[in-house]
Amino acid sequence: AARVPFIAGNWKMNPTSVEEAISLAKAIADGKGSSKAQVAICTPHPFLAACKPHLDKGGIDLGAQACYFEQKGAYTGATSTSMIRSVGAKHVIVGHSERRTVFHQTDEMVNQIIHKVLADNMLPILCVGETKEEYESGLNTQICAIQLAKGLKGVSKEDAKKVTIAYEPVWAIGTGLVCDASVAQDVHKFIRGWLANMYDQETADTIRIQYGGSVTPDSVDELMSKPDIDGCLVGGASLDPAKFTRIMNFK
Ligand code: G2H
Repeated sequence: AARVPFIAGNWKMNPTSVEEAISLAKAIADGKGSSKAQVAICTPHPFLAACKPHLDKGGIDLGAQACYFEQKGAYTGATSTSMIRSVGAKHVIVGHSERRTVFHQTDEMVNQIIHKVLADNMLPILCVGETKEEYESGLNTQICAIQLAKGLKGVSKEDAKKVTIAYEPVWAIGTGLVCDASVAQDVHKFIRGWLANMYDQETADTIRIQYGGSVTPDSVDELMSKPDIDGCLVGGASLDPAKFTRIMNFK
C-alpha cells in the first residue's frame, strides 16, 4: 500500500516559553531537508500560533495535543477544535495515555472528541496501547482492540480514512524502553486486521498506524522498515532538533 510515512512530534508540556518554542520550531523546520515523510509538530496550545509560520517554512504541519468535544461555552480551561484550527492546526492528538491517566479521559470522551475533530475537518491521531501489567499478561492486542472499538464507535468508513492510529505501549512512553520493532510490527498488523474487519481492507490499507514510545535516532530505522509501521509519534526526541532531524530523515 502506498501510505505516505507520517512522523509527528509531541512536545507535551514543553518547552517553557514562547521564545524557546519558536527557536525549537525553527530548528526543526531547518532539519526537514528532503525527508520523504509528512511531518507534524504538536505544540502546547499557547505556542500554536507563534510556531505556525516557522513550521510552514519547513513544510511541517501544525498539530495540537488535545481538545474538548464541545463547540464553545462554560468549560473553564478547555480548548475547542475551532480555536486550534483558527490558528492553523491541522492535526489533533486524541486519547494520549497521559490524557487518559493524568486527566481521567475515558474511552467515551475519546470517542466524542474523535467525532468533534472529524466534524470540524481536522485530522485526529488516536492513541491506543496497553500498560506494563497488561503487556506482561499478554493482553496487548486485546487492549488495543477495546480502545479502537470504543474510540472509533460510530465513525464512518470515509472518516476513518482521515484518522491516524498511534500504537503507544504505555510501558514504552518516556521510559527509554522502546518496543522491539518486530513486536510493534505484530501489534500494528493486528490493528490493521482489526480495521479491515471493522471497515474493509481498502480502508485498513489507507489508515496510517504510527508507533510511539521512546523513539530515538537509534530505533527509528528498524521501526520504519516494518511493513505496517507507517510513522512515529515522538515525544522526548522531538525536543532535540538534532535527534528529531535524524528521525524525520529515517532510512
Ligand atoms: C509517547 C511519546 C510521544 P516519548 O508518549 O507521544 O513520548 O517518545 O517521550 O516516549
